[in-house]
Amino acid sequence: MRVVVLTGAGISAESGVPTFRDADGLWEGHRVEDVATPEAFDAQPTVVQQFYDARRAALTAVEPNPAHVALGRLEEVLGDDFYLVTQNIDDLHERGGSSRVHHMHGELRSALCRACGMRTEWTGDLVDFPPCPGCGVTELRPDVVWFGEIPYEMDTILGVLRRAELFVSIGTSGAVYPAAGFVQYAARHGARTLELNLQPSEGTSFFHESRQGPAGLLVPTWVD
Ligand code: BV8
Repeated sequence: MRVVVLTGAGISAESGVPTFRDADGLWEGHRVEDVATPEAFDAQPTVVQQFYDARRAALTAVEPNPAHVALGRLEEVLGDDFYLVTQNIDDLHERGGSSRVHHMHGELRSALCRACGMRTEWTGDLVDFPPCPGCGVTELRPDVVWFGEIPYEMDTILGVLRRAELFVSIGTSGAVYPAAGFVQYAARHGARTLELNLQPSEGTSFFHESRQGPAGLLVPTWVD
């Protein structure tokens, strides 16, 4: 059975990582326009950098939860028939045992050189933009896909969705595209679709089945 899983901030919520749109959401603390757009980074790089530095620093205080661990087990069982794509930029899937994680919106733990495009590990709180190890230019930015930028690996993701037999969406509000459109795309190509979320998402009507509850409970039950 070819299974594609899409995750969002809700899968990390029980680990203590704030989601974007729930009551204490990240966006609450910052207007989206203030931090998650290339224009914001051009206008106020230090504010944007501090927003990501704070989230990166917070990673050391959180642990993967049973939902991350269950998906790590599922990858072990299904091997190449399993494809995990996440909108999250945290590293909890990897720390929960997943070895092939496709971060369509980038990762907190890496930086991108705006001059040469080289990706490098982000070491420590670097508000002062160290020079790129590749070209020496001081043009590093968070390796994160902002609004208006094209998500990573889109061609691969669409190809995998066309071949999926089961598409499962876990812990996402279905508020942001193109990720929010994956369910309809997968269903159009014959996949069965399942939503596991604390509450019905904006796209819940597009799923064949939708189960409500915390991911830490729903995902291990579904996997096992
Ligand atoms: C693009 C990285 C072109 C940064 C993020 C009008 C219509 C349609 C689209 C658009 C439009 N106007 C503009 C657009 C495009 C725009 C968009 O969709 N805007 C929205 C606001 C309408 N999209 C883009 O710009 C994207 N790029 O379109 O390029 C293109 C595309 C394809 C091919 C060619 C060209 C780029 C968007 C990426 C933005 N970057 N993140 C960072 O992290 O700081 S977005 C960010 O929010 C996330 O990555 C995620 O994608 C998105 C949604 O967040 P969620 O993960 O769903 O989290 P949220 O808080 O919203 O929801 C949490 C859910 O979990 C809730 O449902 C809750 O109930 C549930 N939950 C909570 N606790 C639990 C739980 N579930 C289970 N268990 C729990 N314990």
